[in-house]
Amino acid sequence: WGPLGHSVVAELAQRHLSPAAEAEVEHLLALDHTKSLADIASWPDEIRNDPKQQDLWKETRALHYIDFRDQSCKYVPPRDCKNGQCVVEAIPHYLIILSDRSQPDAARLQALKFVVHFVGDIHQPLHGGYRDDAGGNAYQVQFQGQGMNLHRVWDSGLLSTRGLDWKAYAKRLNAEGIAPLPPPIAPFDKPSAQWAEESCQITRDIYPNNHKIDQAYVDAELPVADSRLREAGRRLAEVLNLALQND
Ligand code: DCM
Ligand code: DCM
Ligand code: DCM
Ligand code: ZN
Ligand code: ZN
Repeated sequence: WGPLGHSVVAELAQRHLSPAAEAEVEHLLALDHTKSLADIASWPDEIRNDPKQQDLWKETRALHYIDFRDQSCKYVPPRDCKNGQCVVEAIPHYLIILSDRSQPDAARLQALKFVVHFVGDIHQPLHGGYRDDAGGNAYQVQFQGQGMNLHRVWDSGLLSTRGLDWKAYAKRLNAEGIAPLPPPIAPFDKPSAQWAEESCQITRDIYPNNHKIDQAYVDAELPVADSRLREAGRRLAEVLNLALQND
């Protein structure tokens, strides 16, 4: 997702934190002089894209997504995630640091930023693609009279058609109530594996006819994107509540 999607996911989650998790989040965010998860949700993209910082953070680039092998969308580690360098493994990795109160607060805050961001990204269907097109980055489309790629349509183009800022967008989705979750696919020892497999399965059906994103496409797919934002927000709250319980 772009900044809008990430902030929406973070805001939905923040509204559903337990008292213990809320207090710990507030404590960690105070280091950055903010109170809002939405504020820090895009930080992993900012450091990745900032010419002055990106070299330092180049190892994090692969952590934003996973490429599946084929349309079966079955996660097979380590085949599909070499050395743990993908979003499925990055989420539990940073959750462990976040939950470890012997770690310095600065490290736990950084882990919080990665968890918030990656739980969002793993729900963006094309961050779990299986086609040989870099998650839709190499699939060109026409959108609103312009050339674009399908990845950007899903990161930001679709969501921006609502013309809402992140606060209004989150409020709108929150008004629909708690997000229903898709049924379990299979027993997983990592919930993030299921979230990525769901994304992969969604990508089977989102390639437009004739490379054209028209109004019918937006009408059909924007609700899919909204569902993924709501699921991400609900699940982010759940994992934060678990990681930040009182001992
Ligand atoms: N900052 C910001 N928006 C936030 C949080 C922080 O613009 N929500 C700015 C304020 C600080 C700068 O980031 O000047 C650096 O923050 P830090 O002290 O955490 O490095
Ligand atoms: N920052 C932020 N929101 C932004 C841009 C920056 O909160 N949209 C803050 C977060 C960090 C600081 O800027 O406090 C830069 O990161 P770092 O703490 O690594 O210097
Ligand atoms: N991306 C993805 N799947 C890939 C490659 C990239 O989901 N196989 C994502 C990561 C970024 C965006 O696409 O959000 C652009 O990637 P990059 O800047 O690395 O080209
Ligand atoms: Zn993306
Ligand atoms: Zn990202």
